[in-house]
Amino acid sequence: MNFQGLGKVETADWYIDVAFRAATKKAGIMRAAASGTRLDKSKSIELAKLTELHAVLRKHLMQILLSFPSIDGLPEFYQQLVRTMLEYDKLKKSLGAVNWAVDKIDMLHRDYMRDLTRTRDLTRVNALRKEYYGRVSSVVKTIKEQLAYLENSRKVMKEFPSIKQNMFTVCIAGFPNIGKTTLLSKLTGSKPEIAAYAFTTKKLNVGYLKSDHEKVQVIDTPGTLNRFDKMNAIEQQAHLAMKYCADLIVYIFDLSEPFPLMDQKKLFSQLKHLHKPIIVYVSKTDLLDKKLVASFVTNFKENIFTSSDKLAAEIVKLSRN
Ligand SMILES: Nc1nc2c(ncn2[C@@H]2O[C@H](COP(=O)(O)OP(=O)(O)OP(=O)(O)O)[C@@H](O)[C@H]2O)c(=O)[nH]1
Ligand SMILES: [Mg+2]
Repeated sequence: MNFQGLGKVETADWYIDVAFRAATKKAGIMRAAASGTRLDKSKSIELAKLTELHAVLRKHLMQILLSFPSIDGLPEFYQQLVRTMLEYDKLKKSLGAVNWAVDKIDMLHRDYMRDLTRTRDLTRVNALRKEYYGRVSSVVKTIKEQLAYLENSRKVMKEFPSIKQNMFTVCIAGFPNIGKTTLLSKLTGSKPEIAAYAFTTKKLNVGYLKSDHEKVQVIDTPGTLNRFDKMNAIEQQAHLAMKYCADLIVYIFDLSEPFPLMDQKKLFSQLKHLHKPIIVYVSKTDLLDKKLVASFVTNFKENIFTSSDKLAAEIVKLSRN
């Protein structure tokens, strides 16, 4: 799934301006070519303007509808992400409003084309054109706020991670600053930002661990604290990835304890409630006393890895099962 290609949503005034300018340009071309009585000329120019205005507006509004994915058709992870990062109902209603505007300008176009074609009165031609312009502008202005909300949503959705749905997926989880992104780099060779302070990672980083035949998707999540009841938006993203995308969670313990081991263990137990297979990796073992690591490995009765190479081999093995 990839949201980078979402096209910019312009303002209501922008759409009106572009469509009206196109209509004026069309009138210039028609004026040079028109023939017949004054009434015939005037009618053919106005009919062409109406048609151009409608076509340009329709094209741009349809572009919005075609560019945005159908929210209900998205994979569960993205639906939940939309619910977390945006107002789901408002987004759906905004798209509905654009749809309404397209229907409305189609209807106006039909009605005014018919009236213009029928009239035999020159002053009525101008009156109809003015009326049509006014009504079309008013339709577009009616959805002004919805267009603004769609543009705001697009900017948020553009930052959504591209996560493949049908690939064995590992989520790296744990407290902030314990080496999650460093592990992603070691496993997949991808190079997101790594820094010596907490909360460096502010979105999901995705990399791919390649073995002989297959690829495993690895998602590095932003650091989470053990406070599921009051997660911020970033923590919620990490949680959604674990809940909806992970086939396996790699939980990292940092025994140098930038956060107390007790809290790290608490978060580990909370993640078990997701009912996903979890394996443990101990980071920064190069900095740690070997006895401390050995004692942790012995006492903590889980599947533990202290080497990223061995962890990679285990992940590949599990992905094949
Ligand atoms: N010596 C050593 N340093 C490490 C190791 N893993 C991570 N670090 C360092 O620990 C710091 C944090 O590493 P990150 O990989 O950014 O940690 P993170 O868990 O992704 O942090 P957030 O994204 O902020 O949650 C950086 O300074 C890394 O260089 C390791 O195995 N050995
Ligand atoms: Mg990180």
